[in-house]
Amino acid sequence: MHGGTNMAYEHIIFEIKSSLATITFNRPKALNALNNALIEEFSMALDTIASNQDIRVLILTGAGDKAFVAGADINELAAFNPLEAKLFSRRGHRTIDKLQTLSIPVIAAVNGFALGGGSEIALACDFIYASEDAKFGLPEITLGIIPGFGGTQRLPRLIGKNLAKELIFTGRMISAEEARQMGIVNQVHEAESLMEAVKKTANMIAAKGKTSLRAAKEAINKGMDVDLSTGCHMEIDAFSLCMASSDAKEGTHAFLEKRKAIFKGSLIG
Ligand code: CO8
Repeated sequence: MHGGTNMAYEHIIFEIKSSLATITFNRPKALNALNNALIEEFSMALDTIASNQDIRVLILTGAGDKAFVAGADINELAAFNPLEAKLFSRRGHRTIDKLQTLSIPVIAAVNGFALGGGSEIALACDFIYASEDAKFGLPEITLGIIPGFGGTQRLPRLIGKNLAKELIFTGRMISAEEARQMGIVNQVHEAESLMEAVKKTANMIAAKGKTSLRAAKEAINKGMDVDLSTGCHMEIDAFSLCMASSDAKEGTHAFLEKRKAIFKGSLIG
């Protein structure tokens, strides 16, 4: 554990252990609902992670055994005028953009309800593992509003337009298994072994080169927003840049020398 990571936080728990960082949304009495203060702290923690060269993978999860995040805090939401709603939604988008564009891989460990803004945070992660009892949904329509943290954009890009419309128009919750079948969730685990499975994958990733992970993540994310030919050109550029990194030297030399590669984890040199 690096010193100081938990000092300023009330609504999240922010831990760094060896090269893995974990942010736990921590308002279990309100099923970890996102209020302004929590979003502010989440955003600060993401800034710290972005400027820390030692962290290789970020894991997001929820405190308690009931929820990942049950959405935006409806107590705050109910009192918003349109301008306040715009500022709240914009702050949420900025924070979720920050999450999606982190150079390191991010895994969501969804250990219960991931509703509304909670689903939207998970959708901005690189992939999701869920516990058997996890539930996903965008129930905003039931509140007379629509998803405001990217759900109308990221969900159709992930599972297709018509399935996304059905979920957004009905607001219905789906099980972890249904979410896996739709391609929202990569793996489903028993609640007790979820974190172990997430950490196993996180550690496999953490042993890889930071430059090449960053290049792969950027090529995939940016490539998804453009046509195939432009995406392939982006890959060519990213691939050639990788060859200038110490990761590429280490990885290829280790293979030829019949030893395991040890990547320094530096983006530079
Ligand atoms: N906000 C505030 N409090 C919440 C929330 C929430 N989203 N979810 C749960 N809680 C609270 C409950 O009020 C309850 O508090 P208390 O014990 O004081 O009564 C406590 O958490 C436990 O919840 P329940 O007793 O309801 O637990 P159940 O197991 O009976 O039900 C559910 C669990 C099904 C998850 C239920 O709590 C629920 O439906 N929650 C609301 C889910 C929801 O609608 N989320 C979407 C919110 S809107 C949103 O996320 C939009 C994001 C973009 C916003 C941008 C716009 C500006």
